[in-house]
Amino acid sequence: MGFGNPKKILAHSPLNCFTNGGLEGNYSNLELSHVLSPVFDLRSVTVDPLFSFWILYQTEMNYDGALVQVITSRPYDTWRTIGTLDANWYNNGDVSALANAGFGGIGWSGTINTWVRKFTTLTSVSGSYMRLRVSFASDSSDERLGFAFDDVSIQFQTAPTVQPSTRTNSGTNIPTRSTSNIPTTETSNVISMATNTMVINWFVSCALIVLFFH
Ligand SMILES: [Ca+2]
Ligand SMILES: [Ca+2]
Repeated sequence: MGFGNPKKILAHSPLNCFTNGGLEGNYSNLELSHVLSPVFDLRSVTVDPLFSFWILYQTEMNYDGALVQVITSRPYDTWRTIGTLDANWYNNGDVSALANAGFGGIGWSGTINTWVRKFTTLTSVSGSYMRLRVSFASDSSDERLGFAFDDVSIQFQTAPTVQPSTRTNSGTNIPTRSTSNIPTTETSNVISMATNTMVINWFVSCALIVLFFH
C-alpha cells in the first residue's frame, strides 16, 4: 500500500489517498501489504476512542480483502483485528486470503463504487500506547484495482459524568408510606458525554508511516 494521487480513482479528499496496487494498476497476487500508523500515546485516555475513515475498494470477492488491526503496549498484546461484521464496518465474513494470512476471515472484500465512511470503536486501547495498521491480502489469481482509504479520524471521548438528580417532595420531609409523599417532580440522572475529535492526518505524519511489502 502507498500514498499518492491515484489515476485509477479520485481520492475522497483530493488529491491524495492511500491505495494498494500502485496509483494506476492492480494489486499483485499473493500480496500482503500494510499501512502502519504512527504510535499514539493514549496513556491518559480512559474511554476507548472511535475510529473512522473513508474507503473505496475493488477486490476479488471472498478471496482478496483488507482490514484494520491494532496493537497496544498492554502486556502480551499482539496485533488483533478491530471491528466486527456489521453495517458500519466490515462487509465480508469469509475472506480467504485474510484467513490464510492469520488474520481471521472478516474484512472488506468485493466491489463498491463510491466512497463510504466506516467507523468502529477501538476496543481495549485506552491507557496504553497504540499503533494501527490497515492490511491487505490477496490469493494467487485474479487481481483487481485494490483497496483505498482516506481521511482517517480518531474521536476521543471523556468519561461519562453523572449529574445529581433534582427532587422536590410535597408535604412533610419525613418519609412515610403515604402516597402524598411521592415526589411530584423528578428529573432522571443525566449522563452527558463530551466529545472532541482529533483528525489524524496520516499524510502530515507521512515520515512516520512505515510501509511493508511482502
Ligand atoms: Ca485525501
Ligand atoms: Ca485474488
